[in-house]
Amino acid sequence: MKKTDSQHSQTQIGMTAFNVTDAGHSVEVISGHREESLNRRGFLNRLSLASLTAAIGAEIVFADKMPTGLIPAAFAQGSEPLSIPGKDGLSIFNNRPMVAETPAHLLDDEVTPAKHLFVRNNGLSPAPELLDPSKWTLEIAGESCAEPVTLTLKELKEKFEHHTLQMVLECAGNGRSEFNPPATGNQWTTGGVGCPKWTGVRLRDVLQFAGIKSDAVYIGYYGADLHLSGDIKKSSISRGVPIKKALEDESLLVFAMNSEDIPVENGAPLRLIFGGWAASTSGKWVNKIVIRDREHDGEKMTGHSYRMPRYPVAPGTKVPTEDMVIIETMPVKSLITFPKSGIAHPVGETMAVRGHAWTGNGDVRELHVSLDFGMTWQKADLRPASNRYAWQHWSAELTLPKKGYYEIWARAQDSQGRSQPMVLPGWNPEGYLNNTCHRIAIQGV
Ligand SMILES: Nc1nc2c(c(=O)[nH]1)N[C@H]1C(S)=C(S)[C@@H](COP(=O)(O)O)O[C@H]1N2
Ligand SMILES: [Mo]
Repeated sequence: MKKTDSQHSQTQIGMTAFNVTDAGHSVEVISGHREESLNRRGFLNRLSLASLTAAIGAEIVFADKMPTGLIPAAFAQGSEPLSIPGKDGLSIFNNRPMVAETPAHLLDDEVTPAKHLFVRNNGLSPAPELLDPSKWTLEIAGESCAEPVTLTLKELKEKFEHHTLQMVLECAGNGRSEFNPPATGNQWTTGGVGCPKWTGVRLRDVLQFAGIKSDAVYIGYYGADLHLSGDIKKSSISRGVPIKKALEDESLLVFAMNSEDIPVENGAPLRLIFGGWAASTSGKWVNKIVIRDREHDGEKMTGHSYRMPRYPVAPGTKVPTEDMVIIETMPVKSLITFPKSGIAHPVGETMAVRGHAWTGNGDVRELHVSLDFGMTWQKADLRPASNRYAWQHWSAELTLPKKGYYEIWARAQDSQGRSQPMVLPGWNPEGYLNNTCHRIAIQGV
């Protein structure tokens, strides 16, 4: 690279291009304008300023004085300017609130490691000093709670039996980026899902300890995260489940993930996990649970949030709020986690292909793969789940007949007879529940 003047040559040291994903579009923040703008000492254009501001999480006060191409010192330490402590290889949509998904090939482990579990925050995660497990308490209250009680985390661990279960956590918006017309919100591709092993106590045991009145119909959670506005009286999200789901064997209040502390961004030191249901019900940093005598009406339980139209609608339809119903279980779905999309493979040589399949209701019965855009399908080996609500591993062997471009498609069918669609499932205003077949690209060489 040629030096243009001595002052700016300094800013080139360690200069690396990086992408901030903004509403699904990858924005080249630095590299694109480098040469040109250094020559004419250009200023930040509005797009890169917005992305930089989002990435830093604060207004850049003297933005109008900032040379294009200058990497903010806040990012100077590494080549990965946007990162989440403890996470590795995730694509970051946003950092206020923090939202990041996992590329499919990084979900290859049978049990998702902490570093590869996605993050979906609606507000600002609590400061780590507020997450001291020795000071954590959980309050159980609400109209339908017979004897409201506050338990310390220690009491919770001592009083109730521990259970460890591997369970899928999937954001209802996973796959949203494919809908057209597009829905607003995080433009998830396929990575808003993971399946770690969770350890905790049954929510049922805790609710029964506090007494469930006969008129109880729902539970709601509150977490310690802050609303984006910083207003401490507001919740960023406060959702819940019907009492029947809350009392299921697998509905857990967990304090460990993969036998370690839960990562801060995933809800340490205490969170809920409701197997098979939209992950928005699985409250993080939980410090209060209410037993309600009506459907819980906390933040993001009402309006269009986490709801689908009661009936199929044409793309782009404005659906009245009273026709939107709460999402409960997640649909049947699968991922191809090996090989990585885009690789080249020698013609005529066996190619190992594998991934996971899951469903919110029952289990996955069959998994088929196709190499010819769905014309013919080959049955994969499919293993049973380690427990209800865990994903199931599948594997197959394919051979590329000749040189050229291929796609591998995977399609799961569950015990209810439901299959993944090969085209997009029903369009809906908020872009939820896209369970279309996963496709990856392969080059035969
Ligand atoms: N307190 C709290 N709980 C929360 C959220 C949140 O923002 N705050 N996000 C919900 C949503 S929408 C999802 S998809 C999951 C994400 O869990 P993860 O960040 O551990 O992957 O947490 C849910 N629980
Ligand atoms: Mo979500």
